[in-house]
Amino acid sequence: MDSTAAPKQRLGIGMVGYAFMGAVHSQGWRTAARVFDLPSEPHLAAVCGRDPRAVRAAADKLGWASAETDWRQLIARDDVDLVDICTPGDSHADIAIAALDAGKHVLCEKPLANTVAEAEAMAEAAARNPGSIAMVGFNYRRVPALALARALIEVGRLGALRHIRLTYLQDWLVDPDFPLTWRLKRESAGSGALGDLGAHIVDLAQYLVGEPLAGVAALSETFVTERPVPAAAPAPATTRGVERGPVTVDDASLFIGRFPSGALASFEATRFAHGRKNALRLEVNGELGSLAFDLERLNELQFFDGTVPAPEAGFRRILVTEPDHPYLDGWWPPGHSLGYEHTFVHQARDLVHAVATGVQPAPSFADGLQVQQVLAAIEESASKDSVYVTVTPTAATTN
Ligand code: SOE
Repeated sequence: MDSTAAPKQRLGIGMVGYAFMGAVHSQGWRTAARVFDLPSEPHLAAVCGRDPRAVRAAADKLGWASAETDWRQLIARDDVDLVDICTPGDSHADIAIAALDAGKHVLCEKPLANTVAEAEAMAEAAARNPGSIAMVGFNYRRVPALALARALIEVGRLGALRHIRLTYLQDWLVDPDFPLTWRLKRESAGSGALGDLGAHIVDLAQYLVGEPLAGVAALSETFVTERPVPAAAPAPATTRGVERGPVTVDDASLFIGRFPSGALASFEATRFAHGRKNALRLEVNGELGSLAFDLERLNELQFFDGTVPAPEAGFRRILVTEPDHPYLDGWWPPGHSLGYEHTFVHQARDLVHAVATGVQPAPSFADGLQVQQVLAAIEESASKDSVYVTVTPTAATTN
C-alpha cells in the first residue's frame, strides 16, 4: 500500500428516515467504497428521524456517526454534502427542495413525489440548482442483468421492439387484518400498488425501451376497503384492531401503454398475489429476439436470439456475474452471485461518481417527474372507465 497517498476526500451523507429503505440505503453507502474505486469516500455523517431515542438507536445500528431530529438541521450541517430522502412520499418535496436550494446534492426514494405538482416543483428546484446532483432511487435499473438487458437492446440485438410486459407482484396485503399503515393512505403515500410497485415497472419499461410512454389505459381496484387502525400504544389483544379506517389507495393496478416507436406495453402491480413476495418479472420481444428477467433470480438474464437457426434456437440463460458485466468489476469471482441490496451499492457508486464529475445521473428528477405524469395518467384512465390517456412529454433523460 502507498502510505504517501493523500487521503480521499469525504462526501458527507445525511439521511432522513431509517426504516426498510433507510436500512438498505445505509448498506449501500457503507459498502460502495469498500467494493468500488470511488473518487471520494461516503461518510455517514448523520441520520434523521423524529423520535430521539429511536433515531439514536438507528444511527448505532446502521453505522451513522450522529443523529438529528429535525431535517432542517440535517440540511444545515457543514458535514452534509448529500441528503438522502428515505421518508414516505408526503415529505419528499419539502426536504428535497430545501436541500437543493441549500446547495446540497439529493437522492430521493421513489416515487419522486405524491403528486405531479410536487414532482414539478422538485424538478424545478433541481433545474435552478445545476451545481447540485439530484437523483431518484429507481434502484432496479442497477440490477446488473437489467443494465445488460438495456445494453443489448441499445446495440440492436432485439431489433425493433414489439412488446414489453412487466408484472410486479407482492402478497403482504392479502390478510384483511393487515393494519392501515402509511402506505395505505393517499395523503401519505400518494397511491398504493401503483406508486409503490407500478412506478418501478414504468421506470424500467421506459429505461429498457429507451423512450417515454406515449399514453396509457388502466384498471385499478381496492379489494379491502377498511383495515384496522394501528393503536398508538400497545392495546390488549381483545381490543386490538377493533377500530377500522378507510383504505384510500389502490390495492392493484393493471395498465397497458404505447411507445412512440410502436412498441406495446402491459403492466400489472399488486400486493394481493398470494405466494409472490417480490416478483418483478419482465419480458421484451423484438423483431430479432426476446429477453426475460425475474427479480427473484436476479443474477440471470434469459436471451432468445431469433437469428439462430430454428433447430438450435432456444432461450439461453446468461449468468450475469462475469467481470465484464455491468457493475461486476468490483464484486466476487464469476458465479458468486449478487442480491437485492447490491443495487443500492451500485446506486451509491454512480451517485458518488456523478458528484465528482458534475454530470447529472439518470434517473434524474426530470425522469422522476415524467414517471409521476405516467402514474397520474394511469389514475385518470382508471377513473374514466379505462379511457386511453395521452402522457404529455417532458424533457426527461430516460437513461
Ligand atoms: C414495498 O412494497 C417495497 O419495499 C417497495 O417500496 C420498494 O420500492 C421495492 O423495491 C420493494 O417493495
